[in-house]
Amino acid sequence: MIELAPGLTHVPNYLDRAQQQAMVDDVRAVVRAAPLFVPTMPRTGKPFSVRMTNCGTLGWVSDRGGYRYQPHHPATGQPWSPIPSTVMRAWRDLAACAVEPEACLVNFYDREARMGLHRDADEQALDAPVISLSLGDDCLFRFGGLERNGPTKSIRLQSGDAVVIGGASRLCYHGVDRLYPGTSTLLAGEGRINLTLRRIAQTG
Ligand code: MD3
Ligand code: FE
Repeated sequence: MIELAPGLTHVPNYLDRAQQQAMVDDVRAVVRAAPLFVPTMPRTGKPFSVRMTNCGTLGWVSDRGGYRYQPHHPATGQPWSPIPSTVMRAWRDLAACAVEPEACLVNFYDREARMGLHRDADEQALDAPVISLSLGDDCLFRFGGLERNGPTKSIRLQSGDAVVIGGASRLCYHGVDRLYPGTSTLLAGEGRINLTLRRIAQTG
């Protein structure tokens, strides 16, 4: 475990190869039930380069109307499928949180995809951590502090790595600058899957 900043922990190789494979199989079933969609930016309608879907009782979506969590897929109108047990296990193991996550956002990066510097602030439960799991190709992940224009550091995330984002780092700026296509043989082709587990509703 590497403490990148207070509350921000990198767990390299958290999942072994067999666990990663099992999780990919579960993610494929999630994507069959809830196809990847292209979110668009609030106001401008500019498409994201990352494609997304969700599982859990709530899923994160973005369109011209804004960012929000909702109980159904934006295109099919179907409820999201449950978070697979392989993924829930990571929350129970890493989150140190008595309550369960409502949302698991599934991000799919192709070789061109990026995620600009942003904060995850659409959740009410800011006392709960966000758990991130990486599958497939390596990426260059960047994180900073609580201010957009502050200094940042970069680390390479690899398949099987977990990141726990909590405490003083819960509202840190972060993003994905680039993929390293072809660095993993986990997926059938190039690309990276990132799962983020989130608690949305405040309890107590
Ligand atoms: C650091 N995803 O979905 S996960 C996102 O790899 C998102 O797909 C990235 O940012 C990805 O919102 C990064 C790791 C992560 C997630 C949330 C954080 C790092 C974080 C919140 C605060 C600081
Ligand atoms: Fe984020």
